[in-house]
Amino acid sequence: MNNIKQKMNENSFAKLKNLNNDALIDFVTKYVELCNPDTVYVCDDSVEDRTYIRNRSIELGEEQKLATEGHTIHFDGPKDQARDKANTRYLVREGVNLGEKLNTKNYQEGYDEVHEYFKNSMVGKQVYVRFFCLGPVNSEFSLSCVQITDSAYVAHSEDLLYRGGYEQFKKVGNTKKFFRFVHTAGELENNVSKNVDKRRVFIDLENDIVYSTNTQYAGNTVGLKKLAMRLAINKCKDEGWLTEHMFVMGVKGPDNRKTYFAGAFPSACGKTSTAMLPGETIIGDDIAYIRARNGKAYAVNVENGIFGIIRDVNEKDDPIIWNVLNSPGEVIFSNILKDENGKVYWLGMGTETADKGINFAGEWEKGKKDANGNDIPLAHKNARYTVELDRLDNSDENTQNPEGVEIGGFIYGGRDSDTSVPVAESFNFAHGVLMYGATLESETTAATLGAEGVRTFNLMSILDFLAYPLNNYIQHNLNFGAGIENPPRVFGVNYFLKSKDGKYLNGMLDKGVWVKWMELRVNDDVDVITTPIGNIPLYEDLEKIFSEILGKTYTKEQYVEQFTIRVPELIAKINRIRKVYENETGEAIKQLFTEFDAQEQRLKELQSEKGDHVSPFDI
Ligand code: SPV
Ligand code: MN
Repeated sequence: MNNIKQKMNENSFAKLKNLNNDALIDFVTKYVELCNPDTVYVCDDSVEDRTYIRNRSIELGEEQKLATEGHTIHFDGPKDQARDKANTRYLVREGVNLGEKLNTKNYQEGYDEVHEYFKNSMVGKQVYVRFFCLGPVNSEFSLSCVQITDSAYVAHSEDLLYRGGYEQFKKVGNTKKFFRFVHTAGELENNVSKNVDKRRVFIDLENDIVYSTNTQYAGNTVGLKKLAMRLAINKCKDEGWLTEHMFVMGVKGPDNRKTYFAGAFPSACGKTSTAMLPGETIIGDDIAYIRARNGKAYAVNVENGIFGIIRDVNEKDDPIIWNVLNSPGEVIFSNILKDENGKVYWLGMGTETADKGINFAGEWEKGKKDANGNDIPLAHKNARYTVELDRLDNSDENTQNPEGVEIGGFIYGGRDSDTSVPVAESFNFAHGVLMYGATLESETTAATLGAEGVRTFNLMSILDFLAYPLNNYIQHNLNFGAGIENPPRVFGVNYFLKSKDGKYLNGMLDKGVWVKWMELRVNDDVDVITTPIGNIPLYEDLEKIFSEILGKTYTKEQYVEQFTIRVPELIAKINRIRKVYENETGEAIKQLFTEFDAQEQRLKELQSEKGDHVSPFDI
């Protein structure tokens, strides 16, 4: 410890020492020695340290102040705009097989590679040592984490997104049980990671450490977010609880009733906007821990803030977040356009935008082209905002409840233009997990690098983060449901159904109708039509909800177009997913194939009686 003492002031040194944690000191010492920053700043949970970090980020130019008080903007540069799936890998020992769907790398090779990148990576910089708690503090859900980063922007984002964990570290004392994250943005050019070809996110499950190098994009760097999620997925499998890529929200029912839902959607498929629906309450928009208690499922939000996609956020469809983004108070915008007056603009904001300014690609003006001759948009499609949850008018009263909230329903949703109905309920927990969760597909979006619009398998929307073979993960979910008396009801939703001429069949706020219907179903207040794929709403119930909450007339024609059972498309989907799992083994996979066969059989029977596309009125 003495070696690193000289790089800190007395206060920082005392903060570290007072935690009395040998494993922590070893970890910090190792990476300070290797990365070799000029100075080390250790933060506790105080307002002073929060302010210090925010000011550092602005001083260094990692963030720039905007016209509105409390607002700043950060840029990641043109080549560092999304999670890097190809370079995110689990480090595994020889002989360990996580299955073909997970990205792995030989432990020693990966370890050596990132440690080479870490060596002297922080010369000339200050490094920040931070403590956080995943889940509410003082709870059976709480997990302690330490983050070492040389990016003040990353450290600042974490203040908005997570609960302070310094006091918790103090309480738990000399333990080795905590998650560790070490990050360097690497060499910077205009405050952007220069060597993105050396961007690596390597996960060491043996030691609960994630290494991240040569990147700034939060999905690759903010340890507590997707990096910790991978460690938690691995941890919970042996402890009987769930880590899911799910929002948690409250939906209001009749007579002041509130029913909580947890919903999994791949990136950019309406997850955040569902969680923020006007009139309902939000607990979290991205990651949930779920535990069984008293025969029921209870969930907490792992996070304390939102790193949300800003594209298409507009006053009409997203009034709650719009209000936060347009009022004084702490907001970090990333990768949108800033004009000379410190005003910001993004794609789909629904108001006039500036013709020039600075954006993720540097100086920008309308018509500017990239190296391939393509127009550079005014903001990146995966541009984001970072805010604390309690800035939202509708944050739920139980957000910090250490017990979590009782979950009435799980929701699985993807981006699907031609196959699935807007909402359906499974026949039982296992049917839902298998046929809505384990078969989830989505058309790709800008949230990950690569082509957009390609139909991609993404079970439970968690594939990118899965830390062990998928058959075991499915089994773990099935076991969880089977182990509790009242498991959540399971629903499948699809907001992206299109007509033949390519127009969306539903408006952005229609999801508000589907959640109300699900709330009524969880409480057995409405009836259903039983179809081969699950139970779907009655027209009368939807007509009533559309009128009550949106003031809209929902016609029978709309209902028929949206809830038609499309037999050939549904069978084609089963066949696609059969291929995905054909090389997987185990009990859960057997059960999955049994469900495929049964569902196909039901669909074929319907087809032989009623044809390819069957109106819900004919079932
Ligand atoms: C997602 O892509 O699922 C996100 C944003 O929630 S990221 O932090 O990049 O994972
Ligand atoms: Mn996510």
